Amino acid sequence: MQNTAPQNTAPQSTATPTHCPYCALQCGMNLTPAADGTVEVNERADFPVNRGALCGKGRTAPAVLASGARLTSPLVRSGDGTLVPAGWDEALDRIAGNLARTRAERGADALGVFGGGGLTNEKAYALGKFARVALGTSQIDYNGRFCMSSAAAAGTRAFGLDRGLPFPLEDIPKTGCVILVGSNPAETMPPSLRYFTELRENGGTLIVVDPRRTKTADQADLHLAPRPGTDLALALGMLHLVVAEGRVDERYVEERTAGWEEARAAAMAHWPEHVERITGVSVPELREAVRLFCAPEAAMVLTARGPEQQAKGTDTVGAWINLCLATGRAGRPLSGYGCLTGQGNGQGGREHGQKADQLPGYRKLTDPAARRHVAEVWGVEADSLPGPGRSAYELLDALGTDIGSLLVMGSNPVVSAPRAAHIEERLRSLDFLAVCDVVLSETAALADVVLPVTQWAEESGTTTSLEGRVLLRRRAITPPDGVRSDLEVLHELAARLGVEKGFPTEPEEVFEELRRASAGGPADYSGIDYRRLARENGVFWPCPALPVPPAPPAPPDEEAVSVSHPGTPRLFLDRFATDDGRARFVPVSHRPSAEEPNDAYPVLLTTGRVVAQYQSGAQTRRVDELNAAAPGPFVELHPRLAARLGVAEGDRLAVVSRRGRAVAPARITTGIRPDTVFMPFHWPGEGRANTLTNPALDPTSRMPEFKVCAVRVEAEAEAEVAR
Ligand SMILES: Nc1nc2c(c(=O)[nH]1)N[C@H]1C(S)=C(S)[C@@H](COP(=O)(O)OP(=O)(O)OC[C@H]3O[C@@H](n4cnc5c(=O)[nH]c(N)nc54)[C@H](O)[C@@H]3O)O[C@H]1N2
Ligand SMILES: Nc1nc2c(c(=O)[nH]1)N[C@H]1C(S)=C(S)[C@@H](COP(=O)(O)OP(=O)(O)OC[C@H]3O[C@@H](n4cnc5c(=O)[nH]c(N)nc54)[C@H](O)[C@@H]3O)O[C@H]1N2
Ligand code: SF4
Ligand SMILES: [Mo]
Repeated sequence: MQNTAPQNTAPQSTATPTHCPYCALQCGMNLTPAADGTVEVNERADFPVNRGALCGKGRTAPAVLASGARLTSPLVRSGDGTLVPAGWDEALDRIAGNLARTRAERGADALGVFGGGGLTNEKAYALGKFARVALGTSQIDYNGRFCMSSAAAAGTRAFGLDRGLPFPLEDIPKTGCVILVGSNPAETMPPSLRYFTELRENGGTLIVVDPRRTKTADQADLHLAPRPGTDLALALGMLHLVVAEGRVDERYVEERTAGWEEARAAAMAHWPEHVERITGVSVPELREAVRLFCAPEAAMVLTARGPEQQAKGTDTVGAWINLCLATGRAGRPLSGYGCLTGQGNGQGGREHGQKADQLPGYRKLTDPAARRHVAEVWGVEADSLPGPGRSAYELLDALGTDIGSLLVMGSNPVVSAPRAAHIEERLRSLDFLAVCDVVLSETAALADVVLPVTQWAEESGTTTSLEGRVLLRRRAITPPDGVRSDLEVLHELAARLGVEKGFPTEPEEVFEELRRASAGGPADYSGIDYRRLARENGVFWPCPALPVPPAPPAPPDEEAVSVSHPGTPRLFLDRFATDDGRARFVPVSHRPSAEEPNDAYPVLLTTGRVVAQYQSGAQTRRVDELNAAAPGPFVELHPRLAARLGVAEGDRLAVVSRRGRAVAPARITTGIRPDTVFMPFHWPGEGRANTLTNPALDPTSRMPEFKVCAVRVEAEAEAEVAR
């Protein structure tokens, strides 16, 4: 495996074992700097999760390190409105000065901070602390709110704890049946597909629930293709059949759960025939799904963004969890509900305090004991910590009104936020915008000051993978001149705001503090340290520090002290993380999407990903090989819809929602429902899918409805005339 340099040009001894910068699988890879300044990616067979396999994004990731698009100097907005290079002191002074001015004039809550689930644990931790301690604002949230927040909310509600997967991926091939709901790992985590292939080779079955026949659905024993936004009804219909067919695990329900009667009553109101009308999934298909799921001893339900990115995402995931609980398929070996988290540190990024309502260790900002513990670690008064702030979309929506100045670190909302034209306008209306990034993202291009930062291979840090496995992503190369790390940026800004201490720039030092801050919390990292991570292929949290044994005769081996807890690959086997140890059923009922089709907007739009681009594309759109594979946006539609519109493959289509209009070529396929079109969201400009999406929010998780809105689709010439 190689990237830009011929293989084996550099001696093997300089290879650094590390991890991919992109998704939550956090594939292991070896990086070797070559003599010509490029970096070679080689197989890292010792890391068990991907066993050497990488997708095209991981394989080509070094191209972003050396990209001509790489920022290597701070940029500041000049008098004529353009961004011009500036020195670090000038740029940092400008940011600190503007933040201080906004705070003095309008109060600390007029300062906003927007983080990212791609940031390492150390950065996410430092960013949350920076907001609360150096700025004193409650207004911090991050892009993970757009990602797995519904699953996190539902998992916490049912199990008392949210860890994406409560078991390692290696359990998947050994279970009897997996239902993958709105998840397309063939494109979004290709090396993980082999776990599902092995499941089937071992005689297990795979059910895929997706309005599109994806590459993942192609592998399934059963593919259910519901209308977007109806997974809640589908899960309830299955639960109805479970009850009607006498498949409830009564003993398990009695011993390990609470709330069954109410949940049962809600499910019984969802007759299969009724569910068929809502979802478009036939009663025989529903019965077959129930049979496959209930037949084996053990089974799993895994959700991803399909059912989660809905204005009823929390209840939707709750309905799938109810199905697991009623059939005794949670907290037992090889059984359970899991969420496939998305970003490189999507898991850790939601545990250490960049979320509006959180403190490190997955503690609640509203919990007095949590505030006291963290305040003590931070050396501040608990009363000085602000309360919870706004959720991601609400924060972005408040820019230019309640929020005067914003610092963005690790996100590109101009492309990725719902109702993006409005959010872009909000960003432009700010008094002051600062962005830290590795490239001039579409959001950075709007900033008053842009700071160029180091990226993955140039710095060390920990991430927590979708399995809850804490990993050490090691520095492998020297950063280019002119860039500084996010941690250095926070240190410098805090100092300029009068907070001289508490923002170390060494990742390991930050991690040592994070350990203490997380100690005793739900996501306890206190038994993990860098030395241990360097030795082991990751440690699963919770991993509390064990007490040091009483005075041994000789000084103890340094490494044996307080880091001996084995970690927790599998959760809930004895009890759930609720007060009484029981999982909670939550009674949920189907409700329509925030926007249902009507005469003016008769088609459903759903959005998602393609294998060769990552997220807002800020990084992957700089890689030639990936652009060749996925050059631009498109609108996927069924031949019947295409015929009705009179459009052919490649014709330019205008997709119009209540929020705006996007244009992209038609891609005609029988693998999508005729009532639905699909657009990937990786591109800015006229094909930006998020110009169209609906920011209707889930009441609990505050997740926007990325996966369903009503649109009209027109051949572009016709659309031009109509305007
Ligand atoms: N190549 C690539 N890989 C990635 C990423 C990337 O941008 N590119 N991003 C990473 C991140 S952050 C994330 S969150 C993950 C996301 O990983 P996935 O969740 O697998 O990705 P999506 O394509 O957003 O959505 C999955 C599927 O949901 C389906 N879907 C749409 N609407 C509905 C619905 O109403 N119900 C159901 N059941 N399904 C529906 C879509 O057709 C799609 O196939 O991927 C990670 N990996
Ligand atoms: N329509 C639609 N929209 C969606 C989704 C969808 O399915 N449909 N999915 C949503 C989901 S799940 C997600 S996770 C979001 C993601 O959307 P974004 O938050 O926009 O994600 P990225 O494109 O990864 O943005 C990360 C930015 O940070 C920069 N960056 C990378 N590493 C670092 C670092 O270490 N430090 C700093 N300072 N910057 C860094 C990158 O260059 C990039 O500009 O999109 C959401 N938007
Ligand atoms: S699957 Fe994810 S972690 Fe693995 S190489 Fe691809 S982008 Fe990187
Ligand atoms: Mo995500």
